[in-house]
Amino acid sequence: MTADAVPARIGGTAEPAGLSRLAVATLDANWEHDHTVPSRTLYPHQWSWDSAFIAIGLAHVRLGRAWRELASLFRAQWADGRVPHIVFNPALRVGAYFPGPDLWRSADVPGAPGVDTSGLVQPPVHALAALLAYRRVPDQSGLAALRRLYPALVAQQRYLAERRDVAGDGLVCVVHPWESGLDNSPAWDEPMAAVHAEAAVMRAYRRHDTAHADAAHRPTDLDYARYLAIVAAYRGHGYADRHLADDHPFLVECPLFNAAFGSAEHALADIARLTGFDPGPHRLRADRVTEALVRRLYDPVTGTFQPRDLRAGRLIGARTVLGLAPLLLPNLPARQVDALVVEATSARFGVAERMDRPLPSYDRTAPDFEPLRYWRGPSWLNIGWLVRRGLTVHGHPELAAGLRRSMIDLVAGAGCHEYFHPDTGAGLGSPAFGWTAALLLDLLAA
Ligand code: 2M8
Repeated sequence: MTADAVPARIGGTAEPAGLSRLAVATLDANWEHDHTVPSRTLYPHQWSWDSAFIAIGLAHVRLGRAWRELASLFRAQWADGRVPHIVFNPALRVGAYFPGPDLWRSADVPGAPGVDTSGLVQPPVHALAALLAYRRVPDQSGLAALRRLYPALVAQQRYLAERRDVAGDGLVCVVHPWESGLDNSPAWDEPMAAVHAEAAVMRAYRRHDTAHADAAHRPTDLDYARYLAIVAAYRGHGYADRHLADDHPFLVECPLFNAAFGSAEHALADIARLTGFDPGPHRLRADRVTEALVRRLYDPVTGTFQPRDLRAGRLIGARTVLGLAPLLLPNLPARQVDALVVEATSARFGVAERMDRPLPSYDRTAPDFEPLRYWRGPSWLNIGWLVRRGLTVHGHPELAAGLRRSMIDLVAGAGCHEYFHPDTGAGLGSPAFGWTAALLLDLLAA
């Protein structure tokens, strides 16, 4: 299939077999020798949390490929345990994505792998993905795959716990909006405003994203200039984390990232039990992360979790869907669970047994809600999938079912798009997107 082609559309029908065929065709078209690209045009390399979500879907239809997806990502793990957010495909031309290997220069850093990568990380949803892939077919070869991955997953967590707990409060700090996965979220406006950069810097570069997506839906040139300034600061120290507290321009504790971090310890406890390791330390760490999240990021005034800007020393006020992510943690106290259910079902996010509109990425009552711009309003399947999982974990099956139905309807109406208009459900971004296809398969099977 050609680049980003939309496989035979089944527009408007929610017929599960047709939807499933669409999803499998999308994943097959995006498969690239040992991994799945998020999009042939916009994101033609391997992305970290995309691969985890994609493995969850592949496990339903192409189990061997699910394990290869995770294995190829972890082959690019750095010696310090970090799992890079992009693994570059050396077969592609340098300009296939911006910023490419020439900007990251990972080859210059001792401990980086043989293949070119970025120096950033993304939310650690991989242990959960591995556990879910195993549960699809819990046999000896699944156990062997879990055994192979376990040390790498542990090293990934150790890197985050030991190198990224900049405040020493038990939470992981993201050092770039790209690490959050919700790159352009209004949650990052305050800390980004403090990053010194000029939009004019971008004249020296050729952005790749605006050649393949509507510039009005993407981050601005000033945003990109700041993204590059933060990368330059980190790269200038060889991506060494010991300098972060002194002078790094962007340091934020994100509720979604930390919810994924805690949930990974729960998944690792299950994996440890299955593979003959000790689950105890993982459960203990999961409890500590949950406790730290509640202590540091829960805002009793708004009744939701907010990111903490470590440079400014305060919680960030924007109410984004990031705040709902701690529902993923099974040991979240009832007070916070109840508050998040209120937040999720409020007019801001509209989760309901019968949802009339998809889950937005940002408070839809906010004056700066933007239904078309990347992560500033549109609906994404990976976020809905995480929130649905959290609602299920905490005993809200009717809300979880409403969210599931709304996500399936989105794909039935528009195809496997990267994201969707939060009012009309129209497809936006890449039309043949990996995690949308993969998570649809998981939702259809749920
Ligand atoms: C988007 O991020 C990349 C940078 O990493 C970009 O905008 O070029 C985000 O949606 C991120 O969450 C995602 O992993 C990536 C690939 O799908 O695209």
